[in-house]
Amino acid sequence: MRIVVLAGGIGGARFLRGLKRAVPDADITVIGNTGDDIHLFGLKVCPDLDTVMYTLGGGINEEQGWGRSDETFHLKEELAAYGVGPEWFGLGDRDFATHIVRTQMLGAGYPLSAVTEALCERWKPGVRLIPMSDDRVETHVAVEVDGERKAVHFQEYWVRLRASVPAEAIVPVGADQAKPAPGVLEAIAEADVILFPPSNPVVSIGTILAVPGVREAIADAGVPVIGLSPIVGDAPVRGMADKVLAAVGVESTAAAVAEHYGSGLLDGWLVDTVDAGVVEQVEAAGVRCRAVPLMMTDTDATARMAQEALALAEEVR
Ligand code: GDP
Ligand code: FO1
Ligand code: CA
Repeated sequence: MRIVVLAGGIGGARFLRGLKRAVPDADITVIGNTGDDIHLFGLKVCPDLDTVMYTLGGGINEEQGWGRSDETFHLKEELAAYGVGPEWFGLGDRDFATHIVRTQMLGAGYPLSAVTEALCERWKPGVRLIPMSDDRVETHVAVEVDGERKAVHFQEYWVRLRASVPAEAIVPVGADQAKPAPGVLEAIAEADVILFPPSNPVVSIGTILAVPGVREAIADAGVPVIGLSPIVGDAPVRGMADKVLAAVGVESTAAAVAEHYGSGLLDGWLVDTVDAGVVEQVEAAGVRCRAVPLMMTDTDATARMAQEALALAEEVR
């Protein structure tokens, strides 16, 4: 079975770990979000690609969900001693090596998709991980700070400001000119099923869908498209997705996120059992819906979520 998954960072990566356990023989292609990418200290950092790569490759900091296990921060401290920041972004020593190799390869002329493939030769994530695009796309957030309206990089909004200032707009800068990376449209066209894991609907999956051609390819693939809600009991399970949903005028409910994706794109939607009350509403909007446990407490629980998603795919096929 060929499965395509559109993934952000932690939510996407943890779901993929469950999916791999549920269907060990499946051929899984992950289309990764690169809108969170940021240039720091002259290096290209791709947080969501790295989160998927480290999580599936056994190198993730499990408690944190991002960054390397067994990490130290000597380089960051030395840079800070020179007054060189930003201090609000925690790049560790082990993680730095990934960004150095990536930046060196990009400088030598390799596209990000080839660089990601090379990095994955070390981590062996057991999936094919492709960035959504080789072109630079950077999510910016229009915020108002002290009465002044300005645009900040997504990481500054998320990590430094902790989404504590109202976001007026979320803009995937460069997306309109970006081309899907080699293999993205082909994987979608050849997929047997397409999954939206419980990733951020706006700044993870929304950004991937903003790359021209991706949304259309998914709609045209003619195979089940099944999503899992990152919103449980009217709140994100983790993080501040409610803030970016509000910025695009979407309520933080499992039903509103399904409606945001739309019945033109989504065939099936899994909500958590605590949200069983919205199943009828989602189905009335033309999306097949089931309520099942959606907490990724461990890999077995996550594997059961993946099984439910694949079962729903068979139901709508
Ligand atoms: P990020 O790039 O690290 O923010 O990760 P993603 O975009 O892939 O996923 C973030 C989303 O994962 C958040 O909105 C969370 O609500 C969601 N999430 C995290 N853990 C769980 C879980 O156990 N169950 C569900 N349903 N969603 C989760
Ligand atoms: N998230 C944080 O909340 N604080 C950090 O200092 C931080 C550093 C960081 C470094 C490398 C990396 O791959 C990810 C990192 N993240 C950090 C996570 C990440 O930037 C965000 O959680 C997601 O992109 C949000 O969608
Ligand atoms: Ca992210």
